[in-house]
Amino acid sequence: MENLTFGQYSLVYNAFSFTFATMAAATLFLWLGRSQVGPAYKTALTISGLVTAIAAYHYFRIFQSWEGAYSVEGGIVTASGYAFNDAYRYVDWLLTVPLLLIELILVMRLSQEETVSKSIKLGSAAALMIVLGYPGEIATDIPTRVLWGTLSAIPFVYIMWQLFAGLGASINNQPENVRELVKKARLLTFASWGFYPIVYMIPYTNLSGSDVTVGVQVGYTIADLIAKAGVGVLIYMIAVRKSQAEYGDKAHG
Ligand SMILES: *C/C=C(C)/C=C/C=C(C)/C=C/C1=C(C)CCCC1(C)C
Repeated sequence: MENLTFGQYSLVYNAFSFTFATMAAATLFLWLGRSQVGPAYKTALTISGLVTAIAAYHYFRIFQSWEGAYSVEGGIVTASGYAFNDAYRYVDWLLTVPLLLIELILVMRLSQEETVSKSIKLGSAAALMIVLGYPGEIATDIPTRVLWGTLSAIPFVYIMWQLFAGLGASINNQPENVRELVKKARLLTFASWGFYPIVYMIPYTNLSGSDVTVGVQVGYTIADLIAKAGVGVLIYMIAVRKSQAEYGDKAHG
């Protein structure tokens, strides 16, 4: 690892710390929120909270790994000799990315058959996307990064296309009072997921050294906050509204 300025080190340190707290708080919010929705939507909230719980754990480990990778003395930050471990992030994604797609599918309340088939198709494509991205993320040369990044973009494009084309028809079958919210959840997913490959490409620019490290870490962190906690809150809102429409006052319990 290269040396950082104290400001760069602190920026990433604080971003990880803030994200750990946010993911932990979102988990409590989503799990406690289960009592506000009807039975059909409880699983969607359980899974949304599971996503933020898994992320909270990994941000805690990423935070520790960051602390361990540098030593700070008198405001001078030097690499400690222990590598910062990017694998926590990728293991987190491997678990949370398929779950995020499943929570979006669940809140739509499609037929059982469609729910299962869409979850399997999109979940496997998501896992493939992450597995293919990892060798590029840890590569030290740009051509290797480009190669794996490009391969990973194939399942990514498939997922994005499915979100728009495949789920488009289902969205039009949603009750009117949630159609806009479901579209927002999909848009937020689309926008935040689109941010990851852009962050991945930071090393392709003429930025170098510590600027790349900081840009990539802060970039992925912002995307994670939106894609997990932000989308989770929208899923909660959709579930509450649909429960009120479908279950009336019996939504509680
Ligand atoms: C909670 C974490 C989420 C939603 C992570 C999403 C990650 C991606 C959409 C990553 C996509 C990538 C590419 C499309 C190409 C380059 C490699 C990746 C893995 C950064």
